[in-house]
Amino acid sequence: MSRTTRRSAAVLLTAGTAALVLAGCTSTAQPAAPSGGDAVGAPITVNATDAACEVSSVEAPAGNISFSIKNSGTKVTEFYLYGTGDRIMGEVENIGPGLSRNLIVEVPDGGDYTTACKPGMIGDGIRNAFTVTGTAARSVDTNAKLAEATAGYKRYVGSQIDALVPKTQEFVDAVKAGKVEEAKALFPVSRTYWERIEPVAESFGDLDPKMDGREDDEREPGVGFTGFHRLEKDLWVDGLQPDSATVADQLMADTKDLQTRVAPLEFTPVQLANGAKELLDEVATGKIEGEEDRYSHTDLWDFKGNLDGSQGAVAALRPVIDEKDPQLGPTLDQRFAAVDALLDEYREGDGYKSYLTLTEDDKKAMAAAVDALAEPISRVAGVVTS
Ligand SMILES: [Cu+2]
Repeated sequence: MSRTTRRSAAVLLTAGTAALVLAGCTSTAQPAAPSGGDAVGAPITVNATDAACEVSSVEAPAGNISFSIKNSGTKVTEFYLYGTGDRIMGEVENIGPGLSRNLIVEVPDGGDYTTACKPGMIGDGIRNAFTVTGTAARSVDTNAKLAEATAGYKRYVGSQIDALVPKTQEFVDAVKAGKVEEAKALFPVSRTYWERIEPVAESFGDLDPKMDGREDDEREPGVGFTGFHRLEKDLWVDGLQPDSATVADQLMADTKDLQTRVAPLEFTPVQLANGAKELLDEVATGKIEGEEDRYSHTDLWDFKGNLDGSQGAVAALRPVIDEKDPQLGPTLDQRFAAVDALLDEYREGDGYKSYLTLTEDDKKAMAAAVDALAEPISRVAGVVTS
């Protein structure tokens, strides 16, 4: 789960992460895009303060819409473009005070949308209506390479979900049978598939908090702490509880619900590019800090899952990237390999060592490698829409 709804996010953004996020975020400059066609127009500026979310235009034509978000407030903020039912069309997380980030969102259909800034990264945010006019051909409809890219990513997501469902079932069955050691061994395995497709899962706003929420997340009154991390706490800290089996059943039901909802999804190239970047943000904020799996310390498994997922999205886009910016692909290969090589040092058995074995220097080295990868990844959205 992203840190999106988490009050503690800003607090946990310690010096190391802040530097990482800062370096990663300031380098998202898009290459100047030609006007017309599918290209991105001049960005709509968003001035995010602690009390306001000033969007320079409340309307844009359908197609690729570009936002340039500046955080002029004192709190870490986020920016969202929502469609009907708060479906996330595009988002930028973890924008530190004084920083700017760019976001390109592909919106093929005209209609009513909503912009939101979330100072402090909590609650519904400061919302404004946003209108998209006309309709644009989906970029995948107009370009065979882009169509193949999104079809390839759809196959990737499908294959991950098809593994997530039975692996989660094994985990849930072990919990319900009271087989604690077996359940502990299965926990990081099932999560790997979840973490690879996390941005897709997160796009369903209601499922992610139930399945991957943390104990200290903000919740609606009466909504409990459930999902993977609740069972993680039971297994590693509290021991199985009277309602552990109910929580396990709900996790399984939600996983199947996710599978059903993902099946008809069609992706856009921009979503792939943004998803690849979001997965690295996940690594920076959740895994390198040991925040995500705070009871089991299996964070490095999730780290690898996020990295795989990011690479999966980039790989699907690769023919398009190679056509438009021949230097970018090899740079991405090299930076992915560097992070992988670093992670390999912590391999143990079929998985990874405990997060607790990492020294501060280890974490710094990982943050630097992830940062070096985040920079070229942040250029992918601009390249595929150019
Ligand atoms: Cu997560």
